[in-house]
Amino acid sequence: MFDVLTDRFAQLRRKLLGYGRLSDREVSQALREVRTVLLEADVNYKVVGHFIRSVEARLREKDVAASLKPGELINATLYQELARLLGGTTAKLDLSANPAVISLVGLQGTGKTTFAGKLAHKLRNRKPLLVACDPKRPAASDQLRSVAERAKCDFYPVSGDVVATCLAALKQARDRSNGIVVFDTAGRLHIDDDLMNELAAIQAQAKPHAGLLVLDGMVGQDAVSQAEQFHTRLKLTGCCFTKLDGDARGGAVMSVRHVTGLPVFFVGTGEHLEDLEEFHPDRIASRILGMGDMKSLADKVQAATEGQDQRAVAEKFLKGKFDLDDFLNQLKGIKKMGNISKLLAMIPGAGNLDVDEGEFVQVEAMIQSMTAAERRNPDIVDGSRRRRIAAGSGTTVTDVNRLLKEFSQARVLARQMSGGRGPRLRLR
Ligand SMILES: Nc1nc2c(ncn2[C@@H]2O[C@H](COP(=O)(O)OP(=O)(O)OP(=O)(O)O)[C@@H](O)[C@H]2O)c(=O)[nH]1
Ligand SMILES: [Mg+2]
Repeated sequence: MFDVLTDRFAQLRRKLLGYGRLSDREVSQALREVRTVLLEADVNYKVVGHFIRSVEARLREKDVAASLKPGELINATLYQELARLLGGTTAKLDLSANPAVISLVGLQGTGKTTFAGKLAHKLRNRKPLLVACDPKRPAASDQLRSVAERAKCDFYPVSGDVVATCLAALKQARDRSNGIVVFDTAGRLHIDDDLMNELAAIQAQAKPHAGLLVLDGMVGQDAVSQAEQFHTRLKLTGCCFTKLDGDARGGAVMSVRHVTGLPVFFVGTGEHLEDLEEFHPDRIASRILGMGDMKSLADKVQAATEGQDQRAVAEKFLKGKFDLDDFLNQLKGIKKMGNISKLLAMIPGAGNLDVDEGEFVQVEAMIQSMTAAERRNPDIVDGSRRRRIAAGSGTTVTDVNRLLKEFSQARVLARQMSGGRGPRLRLR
């Protein structure tokens, strides 16, 4: 997410931190660079102007030229103003009603149906119901049905009139105690009266508590003008961006709040159910400026290791009692957190590391081809067992050898670290 922006800002940040003193001329030069970076990221030019002016005003209050750490001062100001531009505080969707009804609207292909599934997955403990609201395209209803199956939630098909479908779905939701209802409305290539009337009718009669506009993060400034048009015709609660995992430059995400006043609630970063993040302006600002986002990473680790006592695992590891079953559980935990490269991007400075996710799958297959006894005690895995494991997991004996070797080295290292045997490692 925001790769280009993050790279450029990280460079600028480092450069600024290197200065002992900064003259007015150097400050103006830095702000010119910020302006270029933002414009290149496709941020609306009016928004860029506003942003630069507000940063300048802040800096004037703080007297950069007299500061002993001018670089830090500018970076901190950029961070504060960027977070403010993105909305300041985190917008929370009000889901207190029961059922809480959310209507998803947006042009064709922006990712409404996919988003409906992600939302259902996120709110799974409220027994969500996904309602198909596109009567013109039968495939749309089928697509939502399979999304609902994947998200393991309830589904309501469209039949004839959309408003009647929504009302019938709401009745069923009340009868079956669904805590969340999501309307997956029809998309169109362009905004047209027909679509707007249909959406307005749903809004007037089924009275959803929230109207969320789903915007495609890849389309740039067009997304902002879509938001303006949808917002004038329907009273929206906020918006969500999808497809920010691609090479989306992110300018629209940074402009939409300032231009329309609509808060951003979520961003989608992939096609899987887990690829959804809440939009925290401060964390996103930190990420854009190349300062990482350790808070979101901590949230993900917490969510993925729910019910697993990480301290117990660490202790076992340090005692050298860690076996291949523990190893497999940890791998699964990491995989549950989603795409590894995306996780690394949240760690300051680690965004550019390459990770081969295929290797994870291979390692998992090898461990799964082992017997329980072999996992507990890998030392018994001899040549013929290795051949069997390789055949069972679709890998080669060399792959199995490498896994076992690395695992045994890790165990030795763990024992050394805890002082059990061998030279003690000094950890600082
Ligand atoms: N990479 C990526 N792809 C996404 C994301 N969200 C949706 N997609 C893909 O975008 C395409 C369109 O998504 P849909 O959910 O069908 O879009 P829609 O708005 O429901 O489309 P209509 O119902 O035709 O208006 C699909 O191929 C999705 O897999 C995302 O966050 N990242
Ligand atoms: Mg759809």
